[in-house]
Amino acid sequence: MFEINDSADSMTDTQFVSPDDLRAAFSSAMSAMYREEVPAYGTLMELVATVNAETLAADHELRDRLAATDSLERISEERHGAIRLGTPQELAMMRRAFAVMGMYPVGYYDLSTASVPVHSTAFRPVADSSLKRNPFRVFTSLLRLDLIADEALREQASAVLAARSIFTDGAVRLIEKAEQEGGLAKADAQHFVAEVLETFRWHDEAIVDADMYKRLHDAHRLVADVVSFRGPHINHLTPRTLDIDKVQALMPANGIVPKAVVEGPPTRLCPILLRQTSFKALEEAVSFIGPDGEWWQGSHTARFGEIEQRGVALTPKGRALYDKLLNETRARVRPAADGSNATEYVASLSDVFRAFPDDWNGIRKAGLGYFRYSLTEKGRTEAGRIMDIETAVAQDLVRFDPIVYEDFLPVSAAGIFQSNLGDEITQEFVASPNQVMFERDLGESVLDEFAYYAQIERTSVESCFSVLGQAAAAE
Ligand code: OOG
Ligand code: NI
Repeated sequence: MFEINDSADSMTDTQFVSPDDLRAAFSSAMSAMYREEVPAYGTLMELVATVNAETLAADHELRDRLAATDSLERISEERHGAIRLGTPQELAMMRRAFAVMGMYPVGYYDLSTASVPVHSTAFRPVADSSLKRNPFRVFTSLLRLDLIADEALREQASAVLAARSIFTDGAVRLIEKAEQEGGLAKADAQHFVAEVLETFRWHDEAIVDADMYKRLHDAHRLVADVVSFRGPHINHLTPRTLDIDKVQALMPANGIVPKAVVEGPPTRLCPILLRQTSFKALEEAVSFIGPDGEWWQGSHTARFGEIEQRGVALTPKGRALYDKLLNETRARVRPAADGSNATEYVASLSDVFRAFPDDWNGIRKAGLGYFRYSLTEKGRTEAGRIMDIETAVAQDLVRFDPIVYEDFLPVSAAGIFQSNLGDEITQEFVASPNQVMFERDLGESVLDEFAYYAQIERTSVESCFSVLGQAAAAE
C-alpha cells in the first residue's frame, strides 16, 4: 500500500486527499517501481542527488534564488516520465486519471517531423502552488496509425489495440468515483495509486506473435512498442539536475554510457529552456506466443534513462531566436549519430549561441524570457509610490526571477528519439500536425504554454503594483 503524505492544509472539509498529494504519492510510487525494473535509473538518481547537493553548496546565488522563489524543495522530488498510447479511448481515460492527480494537458507536439508516428501532450500541474508541491509530468503520446502505409498491418494493429484494456477495473471505478464525488478519501486514494500504477508496469510477455511483432517493428519500431504489449509501460523517468554537464561527465565512471552530446542549448551562465541527455534503450528479454501456444524468447528495446536541466521559459520571441540559432548550428555541423563530431558540434553551438544574451537582465530587457516580479524589502516599505516596472527594478523596489520552463522540446531534441530508435535509418514521414484530431481524441483542448507563462508574469507584475500603488501593469 502506498503512503499518502498529506500536507497540512490539504484535507478539504470532506476529507478528500488533495490532488497535489495524490500526484506526489503517485510520482514516488512510480519512481520506486521503475527503480526496481531498471536499476540504472537508481544509479542515475543517486548521481543527480549528489551533483545537485554539490552545485547548491558551491553556488549560493542559485541556492538563494531557488529558496526565495520557494522552489528549492521540489527539485529533489522532480521527475518526468513518458508513455505511448494506442487508441483515442486510452488517451481519454488517461486524461481523466491524470485529472484526479491535478495534471492537465499542456501543449501539442507533432513528432511526425522527427520521423516518429505519434503526436503528444504533457500532463502536468499548472498552478504555481501545485508545481511547488510536486511538478511531476508525463509526456504522453498517441500512436498515429494513419501515418502507417501498410493498410493490412494498420487494420491488424487496430484490432489488437481494440482488444486490450490498459486500465484495471479498479482504476476505472476509482476514476469515476473521484469525478462523481469531487475527490478521493485516503483509503481510496491509496488504492487509486496502486491501481493506476498497474497501467505503467512493464510486461515481458507480448500480446502478439513473433511474426506480427516483426512486421510492426519493420513499419516502425515505435509501432511495435505501442501495439505489442498489454499496457503503455513507462519508458523513462527523468530526474532534474542543476548541472547536466557534470552528471554527463560522471555517467561513464558509474557504468552508464550517455549520448555523445547534450541536446538543446549549450552550457550557459543563465540556463534557458531545457537541456537533456540520455543513455540508450536497453535490450530486454521478452517472449512471444508461438503457433502451438508455447512461448518463444525474443527481445525488445524501449526503456531508457534520461536526465535534464531546466532553465528560463522563453517568450515566442526568445523561442524563435533559440530555434534560429539551433538551425544555424546544425547547418554548420550536423551531429553524427555515432558521436564522432561531438566536439566540433558543441564548439559551434556555443559559438552561434553567443547571439543569445547570457545575463538575466539582458534576457529580460530583450523580451526573450518570462520572469516573475516580486517586491523587495525596500519595495514593501516604500509602498504607495507610482512608477513603471523598469524604474521599480532600477530602484531596487522590485526583483525579478526567471520562470522555469515546465514543458518539453522533443522535436528540437529529436536526437533523444533517434538515439532510442537505434542508429539505423528510420522511416520518414511527411510532417502532418493534427491538433484538432488530437484534442478530439483527448476529449478536451490543450493549454497553450506561452499564454500560461505570460499570465504568471502578468499576475506577478500586477501584484507588485497593487502594493506600489499603481494598478496598471508595466506595458
Ligand atoms: C517521449 C520522448 C519525449 C522528452 O523528454 O522530450 C520526452 C517518448 O520517447 O515516448 O520524454
Ligand atoms: Ni523525456
